[in-house]
Amino acid sequence: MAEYELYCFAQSGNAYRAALMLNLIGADWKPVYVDFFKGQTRTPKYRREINEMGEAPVLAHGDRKLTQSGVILTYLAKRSGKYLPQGEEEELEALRWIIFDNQKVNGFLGPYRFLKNFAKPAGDPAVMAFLKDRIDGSLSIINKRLEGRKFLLGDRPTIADVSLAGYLYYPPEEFGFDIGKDHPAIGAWRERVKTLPGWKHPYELMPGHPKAD
Ligand SMILES: N[C@@H](CCC(=O)N[C@@H](CS)C(=O)NCC(=O)O)C(=O)O
Repeated sequence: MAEYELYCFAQSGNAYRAALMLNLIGADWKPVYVDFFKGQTRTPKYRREINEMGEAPVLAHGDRKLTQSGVILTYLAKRSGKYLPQGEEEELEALRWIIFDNQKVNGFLGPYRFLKNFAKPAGDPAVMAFLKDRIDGSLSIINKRLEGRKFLLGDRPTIADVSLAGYLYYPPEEFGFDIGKDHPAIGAWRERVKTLPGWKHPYELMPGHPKAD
């Protein structure tokens, strides 16, 4: 049995953060498929036995079940010593970017992509326009941050970068815009993260792609 089990599915950028981290630290892990599109996360059983918040990802480790990708990243960084922010200053800085990412970067990209590709009916144009405006604003902030910096905190990649990876590697067709072209410093950062040993695309790391109808 693998040391870690990750409840996840291929289309989830939130789960990708945890899957990517497990691979980057060379952990012994295996994915457990969550049938999100059939409503598994909304069942009483899932909420009772897996995650009361009704979300993926969930990391199972021994008797523990950890949820919220930011918590999972922190746990894995502390245990492995890899991608770990060093000292209080960096810890707080990493947390600051992880929260910004969860709320305003991937926190908007995820629902936008869901409404464009998977929701039936697809997202209302007014909602899509609202989200796209927020996405442009948040990505511009990240792009500015990465101009003249290799990674979010500086020269070394940390869990803040792993968090940011969330939805950023899914194909441009799934968004209808090209994040790397529109935000060149993010495009360059994305290529740097891709060279880290253990990096893999979300569709390679997690089960459920291509999505069944
Ligand atoms: N902030 C959470 C977000 C997790 C999240 O929203 N996951 C989605 C899948 S991508 C989910 O499970 N949603 C449950 C639902 O909509 O029922 C994290 O980073 O772990």
